[in-house]
Amino acid sequence: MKTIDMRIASIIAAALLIGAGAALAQTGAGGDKSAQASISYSTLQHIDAGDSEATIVEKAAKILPRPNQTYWMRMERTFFLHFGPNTFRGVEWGNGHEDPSIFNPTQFDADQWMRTIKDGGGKMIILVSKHHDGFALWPTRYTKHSVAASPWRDGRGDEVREVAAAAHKYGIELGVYLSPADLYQLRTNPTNPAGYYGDGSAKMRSAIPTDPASFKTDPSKGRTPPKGFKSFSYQVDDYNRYFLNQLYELLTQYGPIREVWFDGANPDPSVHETYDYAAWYDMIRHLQPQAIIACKGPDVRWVGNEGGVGRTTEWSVIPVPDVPETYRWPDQTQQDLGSRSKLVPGSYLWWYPAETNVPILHGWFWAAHKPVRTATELVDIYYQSVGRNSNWLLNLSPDTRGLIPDDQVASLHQASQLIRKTFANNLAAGGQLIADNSNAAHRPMLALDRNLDTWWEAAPRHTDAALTLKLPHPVTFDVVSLQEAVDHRSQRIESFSIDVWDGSKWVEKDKQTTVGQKRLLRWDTPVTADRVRIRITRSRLEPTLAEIGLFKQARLEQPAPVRVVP
Ligand code: FUL
Repeated sequence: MKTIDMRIASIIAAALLIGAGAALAQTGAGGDKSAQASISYSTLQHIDAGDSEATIVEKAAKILPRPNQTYWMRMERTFFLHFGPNTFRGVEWGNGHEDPSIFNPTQFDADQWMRTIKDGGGKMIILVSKHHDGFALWPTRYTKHSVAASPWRDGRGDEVREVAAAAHKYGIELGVYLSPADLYQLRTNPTNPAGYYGDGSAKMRSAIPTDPASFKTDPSKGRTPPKGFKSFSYQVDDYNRYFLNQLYELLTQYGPIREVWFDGANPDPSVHETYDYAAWYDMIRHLQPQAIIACKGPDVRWVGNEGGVGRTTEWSVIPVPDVPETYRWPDQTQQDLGSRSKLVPGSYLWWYPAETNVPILHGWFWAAHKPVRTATELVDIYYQSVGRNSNWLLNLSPDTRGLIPDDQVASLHQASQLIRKTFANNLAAGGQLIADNSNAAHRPMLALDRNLDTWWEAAPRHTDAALTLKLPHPVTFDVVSLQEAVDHRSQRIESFSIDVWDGSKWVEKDKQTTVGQKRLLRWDTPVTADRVRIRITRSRLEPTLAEIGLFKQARLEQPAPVRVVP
């Protein structure tokens, strides 16, 4: 316990140090008065009992993302891929009793998967390497229940390796999903009575990676780590040791890993196992420091539903009840997570952005009867996720051949074409942007330079502003895009309106709350105007805009595929 406390203390110290560095960098680079206020930019803050509302709000408005989060947020569109024994049984959840012989794709082609993702605008694949059934899709040293026991590639296959190679070839980042729930290891599984999950074993000092031969008898005995990686030592029970060893293999054998996704589902709540998150996170931080730890993790939170719907008020600075690296809080599914009323004493403030995960089928694993979402539905999800300050994580489901079926490929292709065409031409480019107040170092035109690292900022101590875009000629648009300079100034805007000039007066067209990394407003009826006004009506500190855009939605050239619901 002591070691864990010390580890947490050092994480906080490191986070505060990063924060202090950021504060110095901001003051030095910008030289503006707003950065010299009493509270420094930081990646972690605590709300103290005596803090005034102004102090709390300033603390929240100076929380910055960590570098791994900045990189992740700018990806916007990422993909999940669920494929395994469930695909061959036509089920969503297995039971851990599956015979490995059922896993036998006949035309497995990781290149086809990556081509599809690339065409879909995806920047990362998060591969399900072990789902709740416990079957490992790479030849792990720590169980026989893996691809090595299947007929696929005569037992010499390694799905993670083939996907990693294809991802590298197509310039796509790699992430891994490793299910904490493991029904094959469940101690009540008749096909594996010696299973580790919930076996009540004592915590033992364990070298990670553990020597597989002495896994149970003397776990302090390690195996030689691969070149460039070190060993770890944790006091853990059998299942956590097993999990850490599988995680170690995934993090050391397949090149850079950008996201590690921990699921919260527990298919058999009657058996109890305590996950040693502190040890898992510690090992990830050391082996792949650039990786995001998502869902049951401190870097990225689950948006709260699997339907592809983000919140219209979505804060990335969220109060959490404990230091982030402990992960001791339930899924955050409430409608309001981060507005002023939620920033209460005793909580920690932390950059904790949302990820919207949704399957392209109505289910995560392929089955012939599951309908595919249409291109129109996928485009709607894009606006409801990326357009609502969240990343979009879209799942694809290869079939029993090991190929993503044509209907999924076609729907995704159409949707990504629509998105690509819509956003190819920013109708605000070429316009003049003026503001009723600005920080001298952050003029309005910096919101039109296609650079997220330069931004317009309101004059010191101003928390509202009106920015007017004057265009050389009228443009017709139905999408407005706004982005705050979150990586430099946190998320601040609390409410804003969009007005258009009708030739004689301003007409309010939309009124919303948060912006964050990206906010897209989409209107049913296009508007034609040569002047557009962004009115920021409330902000936690001086508001910023890193980029703005006006766009006209592209239309489907062919009718969307007909949905066949049996
Ligand atoms: C859920 C799981 O139970 C589903 O099978 C799927 O993996 C999804 C992404 O997360 O919790």
